Amino acid sequence: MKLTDDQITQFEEEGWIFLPEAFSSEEIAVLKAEAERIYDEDRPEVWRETSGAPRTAFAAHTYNEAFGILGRHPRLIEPLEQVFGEKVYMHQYKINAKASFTGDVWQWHQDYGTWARDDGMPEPRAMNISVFLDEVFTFNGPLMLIPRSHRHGVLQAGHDISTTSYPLWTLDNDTVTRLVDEGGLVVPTGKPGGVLMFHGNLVHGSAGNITPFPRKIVYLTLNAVSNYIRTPTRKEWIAHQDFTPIEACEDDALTKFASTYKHAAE
Ligand SMILES: O=C(O)CCC(=O)C(=O)O
Repeated sequence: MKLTDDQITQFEEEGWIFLPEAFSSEEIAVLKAEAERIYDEDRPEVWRETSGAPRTAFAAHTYNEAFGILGRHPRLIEPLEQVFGEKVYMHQYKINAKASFTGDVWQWHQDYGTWARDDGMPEPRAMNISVFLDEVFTFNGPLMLIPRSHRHGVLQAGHDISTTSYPLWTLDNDTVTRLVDEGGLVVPTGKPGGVLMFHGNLVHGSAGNITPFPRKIVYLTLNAVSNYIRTPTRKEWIAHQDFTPIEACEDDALTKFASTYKHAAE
């Protein structure tokens, strides 16, 4: 899938783009079912909120066939190859749960702030491209983005290791206030199957989910191969050290997998 010139311009100027209905309901159904199965597993890659509810499942592309296909999917790989002008590899892979009633906050941060400080990534030539598995409403803990904040480069941040179960380099309130005064806030919402990509320096966060509506989103963090991480400090399944360029699968690979999955369940 290639981005149009208008989409590239919006990405460069605003720091994000949303592509509604990029995946079909059949493709999403199998991913949703597999995500629930993974959250029920007792494995180190599944991190939980302090309540015990799942927060995220790391590296599912390495141990789950459906998420393995998604990790090579041309609708996600090609737009980033296009933006970076080279092949990409998987730096990180997460299925964030934001469970109904218990999903916790993600503090205001820039992704590249963490990749630079914790992983030794040289340049912001990596970014998250995400797939909505549930409908994302304005009220079930959607991502909030500060448009154009990516133009400020890497901002000063503090290492928050106590607010949630996930350590993050977070921004202070004055910085967020200043950036919101300049750029405002956007909240991309939409049906399952929507795809959101955003610049590694775009400031974003999300509030807790106290609604009955779960909000699962899969994030592929794809890094330009020449920008491989130099000084990793985190576990391999959090910040991968396999820098092999991803070869995209066929566009219908997930649909084919979904149909065998459906038959196996019958
Ligand atoms: O899933 C969310 O609400 C936020 C995730 C996020 O900000 C991140 O992975 O960097």
